[in-house]
Amino acid sequence: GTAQIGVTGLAVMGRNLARNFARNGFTVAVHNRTAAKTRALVEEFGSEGSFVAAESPEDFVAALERPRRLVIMVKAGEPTDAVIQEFAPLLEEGDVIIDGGNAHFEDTRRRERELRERGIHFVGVGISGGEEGALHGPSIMPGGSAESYESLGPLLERIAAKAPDGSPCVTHVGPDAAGHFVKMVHNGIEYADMQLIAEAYHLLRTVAGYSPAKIAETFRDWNTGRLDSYLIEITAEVLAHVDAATGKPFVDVVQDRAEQKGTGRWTVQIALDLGVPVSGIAEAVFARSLSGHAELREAARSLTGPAVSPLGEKEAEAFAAQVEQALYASKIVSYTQGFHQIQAGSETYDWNVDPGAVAAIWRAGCIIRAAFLDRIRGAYDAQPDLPSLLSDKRFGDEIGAAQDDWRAVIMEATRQGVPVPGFSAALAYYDALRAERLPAALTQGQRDFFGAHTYRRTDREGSFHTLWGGDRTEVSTD
Ligand code: NBP
Repeated sequence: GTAQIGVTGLAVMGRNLARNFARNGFTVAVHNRTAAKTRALVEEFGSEGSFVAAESPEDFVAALERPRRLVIMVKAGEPTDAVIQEFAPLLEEGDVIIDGGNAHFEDTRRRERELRERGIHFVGVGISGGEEGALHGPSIMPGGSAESYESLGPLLERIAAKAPDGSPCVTHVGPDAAGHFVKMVHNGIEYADMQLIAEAYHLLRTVAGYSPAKIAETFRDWNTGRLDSYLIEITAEVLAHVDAATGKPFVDVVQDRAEQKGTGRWTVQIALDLGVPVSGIAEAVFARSLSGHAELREAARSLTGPAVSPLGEKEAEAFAAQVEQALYASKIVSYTQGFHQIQAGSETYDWNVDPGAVAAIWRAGCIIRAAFLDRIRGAYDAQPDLPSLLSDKRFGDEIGAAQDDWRAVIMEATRQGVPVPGFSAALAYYDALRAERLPAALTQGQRDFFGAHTYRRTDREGSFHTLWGGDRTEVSTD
């Protein structure tokens, strides 16, 4: 075979990824279960580069140079397993199967283990950036063996997005499922970012009394500063859009029930298993879920609360500036929580993930791309064993400077009855982490009272139990 890479699964993602490889000078073997899609791709885009159309799995495998590099871009879950079962018997030792779908990282761990026993490298790759990213340059998060990255890395570096400093947004994240895990957390952070932006919008709309067009302007302005990011940019676009049918702001004609495909939920489920407090991401998932409960919301509509009274023009302007502070501070907390989860996953599964390298490959191509990520990279580069992003001096100083406004925004929202679960959860995390004493001591007392779960003392080593049902003497339980 002469093709340096093959792509099987030619729906939007696979097709665009194949074209991206071809446009970068690689010979690409293409295959799809339904062969009509393969022919359509070559007919439509064949002039963009060098494609080898394969109708059967055997032809596809034969078209690839050795060691073979074969990208699977099919629906995650059972279809991915079916395709692996179909191709694995046709491969030889040293060949590389790349799964570019949105696999759950536990599936990737299992597949990697099974294929490793057969001498085949299995590389789970997180790919972010949607259709456009796949074609023009995604952010790429490959796991798998270091050896497989030697063969794969140079190709991925060519097709990946380029950060502002020119470096490709791809790195070997770590072995087995490290790439899919990091992609999962990326999506969790994306949920949190979107929720925080939504809360900022909601406050500007209600408390500041701004129109969607005016809020679009505000976001455009914020996008020139430290919040500079893809999500802020598209938020301004969405808010400025006017519905053609009604002439109303687009945002006012869309049903206010958010949907989700599940990667945010995975992040929270895994965080619970790992014992990582990702409260901002969890609130974002819950906020989408709550918005979808139409019947609960309808039944609650008669409950009382303050009527929102918009601020005057001058106050509104000052309030908008405070909301920017609250949004930025909460965003720092979301990323702090997300990177904590990456570090926890890395320790649990022994992946040795470099958080600075992860921040670096999120700088372009993916949905959460932002100027901010370059600063996270800088923080981890300066101190790779940073216990938390909040312990970075610059982020700590910034959040310290933002906190008065952050608190004021949450107080105003609470006073006026506007829900801000993301902002509040972020502030609670910040205040809890920096507290000298937490009420967890009381929790331990209660646990010892009803379940003899024991507790530790501040002044002596060992674990203890108080005889709550008896004379309340303390006994050592070591
Ligand atoms: P889909 O997720 O819609 O999958 C369609 C593809 O899967 C078609 O090529 C289809 O072949 C193939 N397929 C199925 Br379904 N079952 C199969 C089976 N049993 N055997 C062989 N092929 C099978 O495509 P997509 O939207 O391009 O996404 C591909 C992957 O990329 C997914 O895992 C997705 O989660 C992930 N992803 C998507 C995005 C995005 O923005 N869409 C972004 C990042 C990652 P057929 O043509 O014969 O039916």
